[in-house]
Amino acid sequence: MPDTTSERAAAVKAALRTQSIELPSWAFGNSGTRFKVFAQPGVPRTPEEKIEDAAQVHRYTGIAPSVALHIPWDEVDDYAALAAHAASAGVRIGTINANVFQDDDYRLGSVTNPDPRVRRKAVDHLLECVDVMDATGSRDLKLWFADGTNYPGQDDIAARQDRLADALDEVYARLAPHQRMVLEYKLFEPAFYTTDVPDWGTAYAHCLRLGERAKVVVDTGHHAPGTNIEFIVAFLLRAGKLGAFDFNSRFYADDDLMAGAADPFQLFRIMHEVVRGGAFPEGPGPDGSPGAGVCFMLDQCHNIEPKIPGQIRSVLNVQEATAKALLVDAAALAKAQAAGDVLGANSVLMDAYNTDVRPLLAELRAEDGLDPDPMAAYARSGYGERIAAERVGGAQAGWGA
Ligand code: PSV
Ligand code: MN
Ligand code: MN
Repeated sequence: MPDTTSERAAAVKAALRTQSIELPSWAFGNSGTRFKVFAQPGVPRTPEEKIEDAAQVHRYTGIAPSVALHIPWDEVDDYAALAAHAASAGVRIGTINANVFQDDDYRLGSVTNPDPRVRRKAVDHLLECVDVMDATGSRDLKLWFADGTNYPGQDDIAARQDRLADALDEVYARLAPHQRMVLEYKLFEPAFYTTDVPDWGTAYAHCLRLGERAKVVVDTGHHAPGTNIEFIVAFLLRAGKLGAFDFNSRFYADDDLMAGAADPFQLFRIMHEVVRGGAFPEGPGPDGSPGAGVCFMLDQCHNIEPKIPGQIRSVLNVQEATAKALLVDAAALAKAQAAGDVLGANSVLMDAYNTDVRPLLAELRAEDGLDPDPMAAYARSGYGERIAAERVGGAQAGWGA
């Protein structure tokens, strides 16, 4: 990193210009808890409208060029046409998220279900998702399984791992050479006694066995309280096995609140490891190997706040944390660490975190022809009022649909 302040700012801006945050289509639909879904005016009625709303986030932030789909929540007859629709809105379709958790057949699990018929049905859905990827040009298939058990003795824990491995093998074999499988773990819920992919270690072990194009997804809401997520990030990056993030905030469990809202310091610490580990800005590894190719995605829903501004705020929170991480004086940090200077090293990190990067980001946007204040620019645009007037009967995001 260059020495003078202005050179440093220019280098940070250059790196930030390469940033992209993927948005979840389901963030734009109505959502809630098991207690109540609060319908909002103007929410999308179709996958096409979700993509149009996502395009608004990209329009005002400049760094949200892709939208992840969840199948079948975003089921359409013609995925190539949906990709063309996305392109005409100024974005593209990103990760394809499979859904093997919303069918009566999956009461005892999907790919780990004791019944081979149900396992076949689940794997067939995953294979269909790869067909969708072929049509949309997507690189990543994201797998999250609600599978697990509620009671001791309910099923054979190790046998369920065998069934999981068989399913992953079959889907991995179907991927084209440019496609990847990213496996997401989650501590608990909806299963409460055992979960078949409960932690990064389980996901890592399966991905390691599968091969180069199987990587782990870190959903920031999927850990026990107090878990050091940045350690997991550093470990997976070092092992070449970090595939993607599902960013969101949590106070208790899988809250899916706006990224950077509950604990912006944690988001900074994660992004520091991402920068330190060479995953952003993306570049070849020290040995010339291809870059990590990490997909930085949001996985959130906006139950009580308006959805498009909620997504804009989240994208800006990730951008701010990234800017701060880029400001860490790596040379000074390494020097303090090598000298065993505990307080010095800590203060290098805190200096970056305590920097107000908002003026730098406003300057960056102005230089790139964007409004320096994306939240205000969207509010002024009238888009929210227009969709509220034009759209009647918005779709639910997916849960409980
Ligand atoms: C599960 O809690 C999860 O984080 C997975 O990524 C799902 O696909 C997503 O939420 C949407 O419900
Ligand atoms: Mn997730
Ligand atoms: Mn989740």
